Amino acid sequence: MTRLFQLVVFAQLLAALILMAAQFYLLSMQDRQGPIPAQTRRVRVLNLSHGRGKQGKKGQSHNEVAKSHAQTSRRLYLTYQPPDGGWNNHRIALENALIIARLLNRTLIVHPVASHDVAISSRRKNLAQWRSLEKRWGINWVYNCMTERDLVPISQVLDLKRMRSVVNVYEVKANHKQFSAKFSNLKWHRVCHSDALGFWVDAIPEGKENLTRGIEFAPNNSSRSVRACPREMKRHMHAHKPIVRGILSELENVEADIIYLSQDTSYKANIRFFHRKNAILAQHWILDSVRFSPKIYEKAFQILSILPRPFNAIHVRRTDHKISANMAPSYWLQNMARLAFRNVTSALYVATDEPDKIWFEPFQQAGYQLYFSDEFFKPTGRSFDMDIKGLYDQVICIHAKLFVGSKGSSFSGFIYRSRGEVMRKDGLILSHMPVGWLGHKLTREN
Ligand SMILES: Nc1nc2c(ncn2[C@@H]2O[C@H](COP(=O)(O)OP(=O)(O)O)[C@@H](O)[C@H]2O)c(=O)[nH]1
Ligand SMILES: [Mg+2]
Repeated sequence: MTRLFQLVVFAQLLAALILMAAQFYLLSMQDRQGPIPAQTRRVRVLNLSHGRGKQGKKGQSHNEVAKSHAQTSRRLYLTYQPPDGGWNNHRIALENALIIARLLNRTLIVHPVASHDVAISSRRKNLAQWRSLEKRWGINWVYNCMTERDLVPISQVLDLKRMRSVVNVYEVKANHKQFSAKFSNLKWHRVCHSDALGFWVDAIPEGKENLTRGIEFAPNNSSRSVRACPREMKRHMHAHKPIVRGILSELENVEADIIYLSQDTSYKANIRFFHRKNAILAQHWILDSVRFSPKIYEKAFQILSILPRPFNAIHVRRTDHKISANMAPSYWLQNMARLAFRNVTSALYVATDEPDKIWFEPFQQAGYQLYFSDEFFKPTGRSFDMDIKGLYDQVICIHAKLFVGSKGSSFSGFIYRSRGEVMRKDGLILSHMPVGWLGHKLTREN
């Protein structure tokens, strides 16, 4: 018995050591520098003001922050750390990176989407180890340690052809470790900025720096944001907040091959444009280029063709969600009643991550006829079945007559945004949109 106990302890210690070694290996890979492979070298002129393809005309209104880059013989990249979380957290990181890549005229490297179930369960299983890594190195280790088995190429989720009309895109289909190895001989420039300290602006014109004194800023003091970017947090511990970092002033002249937005830098970038018209333009870059792939639409439309018309929909976010997991069915029922769901139809499509369908009995008792994606989806047994089903759920909710989502869920947020049910002011979208206008943050008008 004692021997067995010793063996178990030894096995656990060994597993912990292997995990630590893997993390250090990944870190060293990320920082390694060296010659650029010949096939990635090419001549290109970088000019922000002339946009790409169909976007050229819209791009021209960005002249005030646009500057021509010098001719370079290398392809320049920008990429982001996908956050530990679901696909919509990843999407937000991608959307911010897309804006920054477009501003800097760099090729955006996009990454596979991770299985939410695996990300959550592996974090829960080894919480103590992840926490100790995070204390020293910052956050988002779970994504970086995932294997390809639990990842889906992002081209299966998003229409990269559309995205390429706004920015050059390079798709990574491998896991993070292989990506780091493949690009290890390029020169990396790592950037870390936490929303506990501040946010990003495109550029503040000369002579206007004083305007930023009147910024309304509520630091994100969540444990996640406070754990991010430990070095930056230490450096600015006593500094006046917000720390406003300029995309163009800080990154435009960076010569490294890859700008890497590490940890939650991209996910929580909260980019603000100095000029309102540039903010409008940037919001269009996102709206025009972040769309589901044709394959996702095809399958979702098959489901839509079977559903009764009209139908209403709800998104009930449960499992790991801090806000919505604590809401009772009455929360959704009251919101549905407020919008007079029953006046349209009793057919109700339910998008949810809740595995226990008994939880939805109060909806049936209230007279709703429920439809779930499980009825239309053949499971493949892969870890990301839930995530793929979630994409169909989103398309279906987007096409419902009326919709009620979950508070604080970016999954619901994407549905609201795609339905056009957002708050608007001064020609800009204020909710479910990571990019905005600095003027909306100023106490005095710009
Ligand atoms: N199939 C399905 N999955 C969901 C649903 N809601 C949440 N999920 C899963 O949980 C993840 C939630 O993470 P995310 O998309 O980042 O949204 P958020 O955490 O609610 O902001 C999704 O990516 C899905 O894997 C749903 O309605 N249907
Ligand atoms: Mg999430």
